[in-house]
Amino acid sequence: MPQQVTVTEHILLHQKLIPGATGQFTRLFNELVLSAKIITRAVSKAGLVDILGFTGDVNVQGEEVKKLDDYANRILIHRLARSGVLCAMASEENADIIEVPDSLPRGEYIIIFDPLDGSSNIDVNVSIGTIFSIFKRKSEPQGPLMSSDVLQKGSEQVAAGYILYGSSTMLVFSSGEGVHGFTLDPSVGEFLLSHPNIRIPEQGKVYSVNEGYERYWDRGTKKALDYFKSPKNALHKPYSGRYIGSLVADIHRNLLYGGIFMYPADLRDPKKPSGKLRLTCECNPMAFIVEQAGGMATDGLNRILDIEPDHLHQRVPFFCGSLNDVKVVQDIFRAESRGK
Ligand code: P6P
Repeated sequence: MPQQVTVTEHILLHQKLIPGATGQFTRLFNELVLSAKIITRAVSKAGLVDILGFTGDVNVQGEEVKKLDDYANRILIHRLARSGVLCAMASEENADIIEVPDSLPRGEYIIIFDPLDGSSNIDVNVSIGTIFSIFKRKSEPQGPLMSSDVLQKGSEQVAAGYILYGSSTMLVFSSGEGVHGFTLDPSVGEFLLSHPNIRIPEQGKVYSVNEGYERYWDRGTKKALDYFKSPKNALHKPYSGRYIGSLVADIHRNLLYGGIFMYPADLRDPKKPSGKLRLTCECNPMAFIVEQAGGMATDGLNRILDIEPDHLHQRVPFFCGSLNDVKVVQDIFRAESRGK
C-alpha cells in the first residue's frame, strides 16, 4: 500500500508548527483546503453551467470580474472567516482589508489572496490558480488592527502557496520548511503528498515573458532578454520561450523544470509603471515559494521579500525563478543603475 500522506497529516507531522501556534495554523489551512476543493468543483464544471461570462462588475484593478472569479472570492472569504483564527483578510478582488465579522471567533493570523489568478484564461480551459500569503499580526491582540499588520514585507510570511486548477488540482505551499506539493485525488476528496521537498533547478532553460510589450520595456529588461536569446549565455544556446499568461501555471512549470518568469515595468501604461503584478497577493507568495525551493525573486534591484509594501495593491516589477538566471537579471539591473 503506497504511503498516502494527506496535507493535514503532513502539516501535523512534518512541518514545525509556527512558534506559539496552538493548532490555529492547522485550522486556517483546513479551511483553505476545503475552499480549494469547492473551487475545483466549480472550475471543473465551468464549461457546463452558466458560471462563465462576466458579472458585469469591475474590480479594484479595473478588470471585468468573471463569475468564477467572484465565486472563488466569496467562497474563500466565507470559509476563511470561519476558521476562527483570522484577524483580517485581503483579496486582489477587494479594494480594502476585509474584517472578520464580530459574530465569529477571531485569532492572530492574516491571509492575503488572489482568489482566481489568470481568470482571463477561464473560458479557454487554460490552468488558473489561487495564490495565498499568510502572516501573524504584529500588534497587540487586544488592540486595534493596524495597517502595518497587513502591509508586512514578504520575509515575514509564516506560510505561502498556490492552488493550481489544471489537468489535476495541486496545492503547493511552504511554511518555511521547504516546498511540498499535494495532488487532489477526487475519488477520495483528499490532497495527497505527490511532490515532497520541491527544488527548483539552479540553472533554467526557459524564459517566460509577454514579448508583445517589448517596446515598453526598460533597458535592463531588454538587455536581459538579449542575454537569454543569445548563444553566448550560460547554456551556449538560446533559452526556450514559454508563456501561458497565467502566473500560477507559468511559475509552477518553472518551479519543477527550471526557468525565469518576468513581468517587467511597463513604461507606457500609467496604471502599470511598475508592471502588472501585485506585491502582496502575487509576488510575495510566489517569491517565498521559489526562495524556499532554492530560487530567487527580485524587482530587478531588490529582493522581493525585502520590499516594504506602501499599499495593499502595490505593483512591482517581478523576476522570479532559477537562481543563476535571476542573478544574471539582477547583475544587469545593478550595472544599469550604476550607469554602465
Ligand atoms: P499579460 C493574469 O491576469 C495575470 O495577473 C497573471 O496570472 C499573468 O501572469 C499576467 O496577468 C499576464 O498578463 O499582460 O501578459 O496578459
